[in-house]
Amino acid sequence: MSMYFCFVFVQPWAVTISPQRSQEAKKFYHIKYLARMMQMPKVVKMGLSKTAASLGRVKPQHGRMFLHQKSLARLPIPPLQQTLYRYLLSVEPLLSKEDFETTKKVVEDFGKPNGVGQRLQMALVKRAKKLDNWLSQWWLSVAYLEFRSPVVVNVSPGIVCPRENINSESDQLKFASKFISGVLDFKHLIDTNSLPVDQMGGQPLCMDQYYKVLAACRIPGPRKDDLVFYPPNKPDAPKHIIVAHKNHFYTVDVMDKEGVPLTLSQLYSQLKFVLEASTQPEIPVGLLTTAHRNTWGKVYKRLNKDPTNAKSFDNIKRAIFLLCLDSSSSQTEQNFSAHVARQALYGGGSGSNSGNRWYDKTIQFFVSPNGGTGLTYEHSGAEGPPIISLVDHTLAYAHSIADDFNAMTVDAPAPKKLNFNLDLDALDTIEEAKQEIDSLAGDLQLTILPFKHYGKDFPKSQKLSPDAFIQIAIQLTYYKIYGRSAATYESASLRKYQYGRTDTIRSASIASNAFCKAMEESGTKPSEKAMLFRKAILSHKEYTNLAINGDGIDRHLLGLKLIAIEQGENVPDLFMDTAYTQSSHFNVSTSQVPAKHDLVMCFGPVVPDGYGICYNPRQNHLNFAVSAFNTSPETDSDVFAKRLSESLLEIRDVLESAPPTAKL
Ligand code: COA
Ligand code: HC5
Repeated sequence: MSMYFCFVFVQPWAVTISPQRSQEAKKFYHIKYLARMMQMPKVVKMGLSKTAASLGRVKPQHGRMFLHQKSLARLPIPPLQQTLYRYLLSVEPLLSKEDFETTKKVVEDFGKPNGVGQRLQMALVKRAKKLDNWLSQWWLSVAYLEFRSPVVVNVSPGIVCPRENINSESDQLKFASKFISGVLDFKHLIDTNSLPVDQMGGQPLCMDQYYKVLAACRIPGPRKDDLVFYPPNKPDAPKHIIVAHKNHFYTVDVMDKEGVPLTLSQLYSQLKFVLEASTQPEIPVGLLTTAHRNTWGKVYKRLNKDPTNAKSFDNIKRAIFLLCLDSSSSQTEQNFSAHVARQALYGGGSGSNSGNRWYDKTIQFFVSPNGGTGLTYEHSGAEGPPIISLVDHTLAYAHSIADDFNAMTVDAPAPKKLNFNLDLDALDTIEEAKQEIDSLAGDLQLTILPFKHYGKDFPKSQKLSPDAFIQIAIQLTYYKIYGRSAATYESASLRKYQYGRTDTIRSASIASNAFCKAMEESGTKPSEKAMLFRKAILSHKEYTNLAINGDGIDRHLLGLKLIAIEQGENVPDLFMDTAYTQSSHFNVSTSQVPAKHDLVMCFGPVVPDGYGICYNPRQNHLNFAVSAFNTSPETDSDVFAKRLSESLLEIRDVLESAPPTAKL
């Protein structure tokens, strides 16, 4: 069970009524009219949010990072009837005719004049007037802090960096020192507001997430977690990182009192100190952070009463990030990136490095003696792209900085070991966590597909959006295996808006379904296939544009549901309907995260019978990671990856063999 699964009401509701088509057409005319009447203003003046104030940015510094921040629009609320209309379009390819007719009735009832939908919409509009972003606090709670399954695999993504040339312990420490230095360089850009503003389609994006990446931590709670950040430019601003080795945790200063980063030699000598002081494995206290959040929340609350534990927790919370100096573990050379991806996602298991982690920490880098490097990040505070900017910057820095390790200094402050007083109950929980992480490891199937035949240059040469191209190839793959389309999630950025996070692109569409059917039917001419493919791409691109412009349907529907709950009302029938359940049971959960480096990124499926697919489209190749659960007899990530590769090749053949007239 995973984060988007928690929105699903598993209480299907079906009534079969078949209204006349002409009556439906009239209804939709009415719907569109209402939609126009209810347009929300899209640009509203921004004030500094509570979040910004709590981060110590009450006096905004006008560095280039925030040049555009004030002019960012507030997240709009789409017109109700527009969302309902588009919702019906999105569920049609997933439902039987009978179920679809029922859903139309349910939707119509929800959206009728002066009905439940309109009332909730008005309440939502009222909420939006009071907040910088009507969604972001809700989203943080429901998608992350109230989500109770372990963050490992279910929430926290893994990132695999290109293999480093590490042949000795000294190489491992040298690379780690450079890496620390690179992160501090990036931190300086954040702290001085001098990062260049991220852009999408030439438009500036909200940069707020960068403040939630370093010196940030999730705090477990018995029912809901919390998220804390420690701002720079304050007298007590964190100047240390945590270094983990063989399940020991050390606090290591990486800046002097004035905040000036230590030299590579100083960092190296500190890391060496940690390595030499921790030759024997410690009790894997970090495994507690892999547990179910309620379990860990209860244990944390109790352990935190002990002053030694409280001090250690505080040190971890405040640290700029966590660096894991991993131990070697067996791996087959052919599958090196799959091996490192497992290290990134869950530390490779209790016999490997899973205890050498602290999964509540927002950023954890690891460096292995075999050259495997990467990170995992706790997702609550930020989306993938800001994390990838940090990784791209740090790798470029680490690879360009001179190997200045000659003068081995000893004048760096000695690292201090963090101690924990663990009671019997905590020790039992660690034992249980060991078993659970190993069972999760055994259940997770992970396939890395470096697709080498072409990259995003090929779709571009065909005047097609590479992202839409890949998404339709994923649709074709699913259809080939299962003979039908399934609910598919693609992350769409809402960062054009103040404090924006994501919405959903529902990639299974009427057009993608028609294309998949045509591909599977014998006798379809290449020209027909090519035309249907281009139509599917256009439809996907259209949905993408809606989603990134605040007109997506998933977050709007979520808002309507949450406002009903907040007002103490019954959850409306629309959310109990089969269509809602089925269309939010994302059998295919996908995300595009482009990077400057040749990274492989991965995450788990969000439903037990689903796939998690992350891809980094490069100019001449495409990096995919496909995950599934072994316990599901229906899914197989190896098969999916193989068929995806075939689909991508088949689509190229179709496009190349179709006459130019097949273009739209
Ligand atoms: N012909 C030629 N080139 C085209 C084209 C066409 N018809 N359509 C697009 N392209 C080009 C673009 O100009 C762009 O060029 P660039 O490589 O020089 O930048 C490139 O192809 C990529 O565009 P496209 O594939 O259409 O995708 P996108 O970059 O617009 O991304 C999303 C689409 C949905 C991924 C993006 O809008 C988004 O929301 N990203 C954030 C996702 C996210 O946050 N993920 C992590 C969640 S934690
Ligand atoms: C380093 C790549 C991380 C990608 C993480 C990601 O895409 O997370 C999605 C966040 C969102 O709100 O859409 C969730 N998802 C993993 C379930 C797609």
